[in-house]
Amino acid sequence: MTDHQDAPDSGPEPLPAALAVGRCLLMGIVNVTPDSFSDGGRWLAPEAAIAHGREMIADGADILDIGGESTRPGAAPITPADEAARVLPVIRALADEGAVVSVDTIHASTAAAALEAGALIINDVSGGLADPAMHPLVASSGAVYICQHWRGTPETMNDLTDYSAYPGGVVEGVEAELRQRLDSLEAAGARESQIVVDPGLGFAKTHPQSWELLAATARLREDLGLPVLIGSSRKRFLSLSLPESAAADPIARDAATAATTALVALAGAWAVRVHEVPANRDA
Ligand code: PMM
Repeated sequence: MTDHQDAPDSGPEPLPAALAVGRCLLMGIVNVTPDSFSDGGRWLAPEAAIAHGREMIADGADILDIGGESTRPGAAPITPADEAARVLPVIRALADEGAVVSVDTIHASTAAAALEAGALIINDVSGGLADPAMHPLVASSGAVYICQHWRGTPETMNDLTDYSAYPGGVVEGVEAELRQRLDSLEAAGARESQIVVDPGLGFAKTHPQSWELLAATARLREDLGLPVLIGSSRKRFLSLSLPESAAADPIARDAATAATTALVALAGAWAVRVHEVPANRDA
């Protein structure tokens, strides 16, 4: 992808016109997992996850992001078949009710099944590095693709925070490594208008590096010329600025999350990925 100068700011093309609302979109998180860092196990039963998704839509979520594999540091991987079994009933039910659904997966087979079940967006925290079949699927399906910066699995990512090879540090490193992923997407035949980028806060980033990237939201958008999604919700790096009680409790980071939502919305973020919709809607 060589020339992003003329890319529209409004967002990726193949989404329903109803999402062109002229403000930062809210993506509500539905983790159908037993072990996510902030809400693990709460929505594992499909009925509970579906009810949670409906509540988020009623609260003002524009998109529901449904995931079946935890990306918490140290989390154990699951098979794509188990992952698909967790998320497909939830995706089908919510998409049938008219929700714009995104599937949070690094596996092309799960993504393909999710699109078939009605999802419109693939949210891949690995940016295609985990599965070589992902970028060809993006190209052949025409789906919107959230390409997140990633350097390794939850088991290894906390040891992969050295960006000293880049004179401009973490921001330059993330941009350079995202550009490689964009080149891979272009080589696979994906269209630029399908793609959203995400710096991957907390993924192979120290806490200060996540803050630096958060502050660089506008720059990322301008340099890469693509819509940007930010996922700061309840992440541990927020606790740098919080009292000790909040450092240990993800839910106590909701006010800080809403503050970052206001900041990145002003910086032109296309969407924020959040656990708690009302406070972020108000922000
Ligand atoms: N963070 C998590 C999971 N999926 N997807 C995107 N695009 N960006 C993120 O920052 C992101 C993500 C980890 O948080 P969770 O375990 O609470 O879902």
